[in-house]
Amino acid sequence: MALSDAAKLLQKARHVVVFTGAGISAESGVATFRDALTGLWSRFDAQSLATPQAFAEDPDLVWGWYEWRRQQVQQVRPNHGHLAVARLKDHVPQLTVITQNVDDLHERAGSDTPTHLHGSLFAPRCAACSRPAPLPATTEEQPAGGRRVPPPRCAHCAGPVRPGVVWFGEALPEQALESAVRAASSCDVLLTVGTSGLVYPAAEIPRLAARSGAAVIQVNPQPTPLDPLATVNLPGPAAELLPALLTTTWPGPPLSTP
Ligand code: BV8
Ligand code: ZN
Repeated sequence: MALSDAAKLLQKARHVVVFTGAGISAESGVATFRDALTGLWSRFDAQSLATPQAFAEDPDLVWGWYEWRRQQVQQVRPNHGHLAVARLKDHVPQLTVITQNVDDLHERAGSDTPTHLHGSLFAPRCAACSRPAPLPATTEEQPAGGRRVPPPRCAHCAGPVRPGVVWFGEALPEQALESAVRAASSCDVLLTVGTSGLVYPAAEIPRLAARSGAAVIQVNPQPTPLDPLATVNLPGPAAELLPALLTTTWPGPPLSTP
């Protein structure tokens, strides 16, 4: 029932926004923020490590953590959830993909220009002069449990290079946030996938869409604070439900394997 209700909404949509969180990459093998950290970082929680303070106190620990996450993302592949999102562009007049994820799985699945509200693992910059820095060549495999890695030095000012992500307490990239707010307030359907909706201001995006009259479709195996504003709730895994939603809305050949 819910799938066909969601399909009806998508069929008549002019502008669809897809808003994703860590859950859409879970079935590719990328840990979500809810999952406990492992190895060297197991005694920390992600929210305390993903801060400018943690980087100032122990840059090798934090840089090591991001290098470990970058290597993990490079070793996994987009799943059917990412593919279905990319395929949506063939069916709807206007599609905007907005993600909180710092991985590049949307791009690798074929989504041209997803808006990264919280930055990317692939855009390091100098922590002092903010100039972009090259991605370090992955010389040696990180041990499974990870290790401390001293951050590279900036070629211009010799400052420490930091990951190009938004840490807690830091402002979101202005353009990304502005374009996300614009899309959310003008879309007629917003699909929120794999997010707990707890981190702000990103979590405001689905709420803004609902306040602007858009229908909200939620895909998540667990209940979230977004449940009350969901027009249709699809309780289940993204890599299963998104392809099913696509073929229910636009019957056709199944998605090819990622
Ligand atoms: C700021 C990059 C100020 C780094 C990240 C208002 C109220 C309360 C608090 C605040 C507020 N405003 C600001 C705050 C503080 C803070 C905040 O929101 N704290 C929260 C925790 C209470 N916000 C900030 O600090 C922001 N900055 O406010 O700056 C400022 C302003 C101007 C000038 C100067 C300063 C910055 C926040 C961004 C932090 N960076 N990421 C990195 O990745 O290392 S946030 C990071 O965590 C992710 O990007 C994401 O946003 C969040 C994790 O959430 P989700 O993606 O939803 O993932 P989660 O693991 O939580 O849940 C996974 C979900 O998937 C679950 O629901 C699960 O059921 C589901 N799932 C699992 N498997 C599947 C699935 N779904 C589908 N299929 C499956 N198979
Ligand atoms: Zn510099």
